[in-house]
Amino acid sequence: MTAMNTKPHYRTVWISDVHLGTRGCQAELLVDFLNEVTADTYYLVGDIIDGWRLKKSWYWPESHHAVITNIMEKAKNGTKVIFVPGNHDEFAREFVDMTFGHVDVRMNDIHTTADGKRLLVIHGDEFDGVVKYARWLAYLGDTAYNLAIMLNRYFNAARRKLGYGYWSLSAYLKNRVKNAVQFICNFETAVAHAAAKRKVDGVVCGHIHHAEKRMIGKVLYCNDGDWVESCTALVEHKNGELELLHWADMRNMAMSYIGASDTNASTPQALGLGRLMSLFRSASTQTTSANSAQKQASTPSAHSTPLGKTA
Ligand SMILES: [Mn+2]
Repeated sequence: MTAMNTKPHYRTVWISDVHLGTRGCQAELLVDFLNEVTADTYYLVGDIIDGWRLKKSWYWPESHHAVITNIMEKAKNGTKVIFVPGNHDEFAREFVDMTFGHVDVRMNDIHTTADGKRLLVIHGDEFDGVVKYARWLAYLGDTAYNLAIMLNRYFNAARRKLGYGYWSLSAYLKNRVKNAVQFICNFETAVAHAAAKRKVDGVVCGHIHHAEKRMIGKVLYCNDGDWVESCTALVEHKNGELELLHWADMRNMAMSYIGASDTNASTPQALGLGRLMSLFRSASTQTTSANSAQKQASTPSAHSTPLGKTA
């Protein structure tokens, strides 16, 4: 098949916050992404399966199952797949350093890019407590900061034993929407700070459902976003260059292009996949340059993406 050759291939792909088992999960778009994008290494950066939600009520449609089988298939066929569990799939943290059907489970990982950057890969939920009390911790310094990370862990372990759900940062913020920008900023700063202490060049995380790629101090902060609202992935090109892909936008752009230019085939079903993909690629190049232009002047306040409901 010639279409196979036109599929984009990356050195590394990072996705997180898929929340399989919830109605908000954009599983169909993700299956589409997994079908179209191949890589040497796939990182699953936590909250892939929403164990908390599934425990309450079982919701597991075909498309959610397809995400799992697709990833397992990749792993079986030689793609390196590394799963770093998050707070919603923390049941998998018991299996850290084990391998399941060719998928490696790690608490966190260090990834080295083709150009030698060392990136810490973490989900990011351990910073919830830090973010909540960020203003105080700024005064109290490092010991208090480490204590907050530790307390957050015990706090949630205790909640679990008592039968409560994970204390959700975004639920906490629901009534404090005007603080969302401040929260994102606090989270990003806390993660970058921790990465700097680990003496890495950058960090890749998820958790807050807010895709980002920018320098914070000397640390390259990357957040791969989510598959509930924004449908984003972080990818590493062959030369080590990192890029955020906005899959839903790439899809929409290709669709509207098709709608405007082709009267015979205005539905995606009527089009060959190869042609659709070449449209994606030209659309994605435009998105990327538009994004990087916007990023030049951007601070967290420039973004309007709302926080995910299930971070
Ligand atoms: Mn999370």
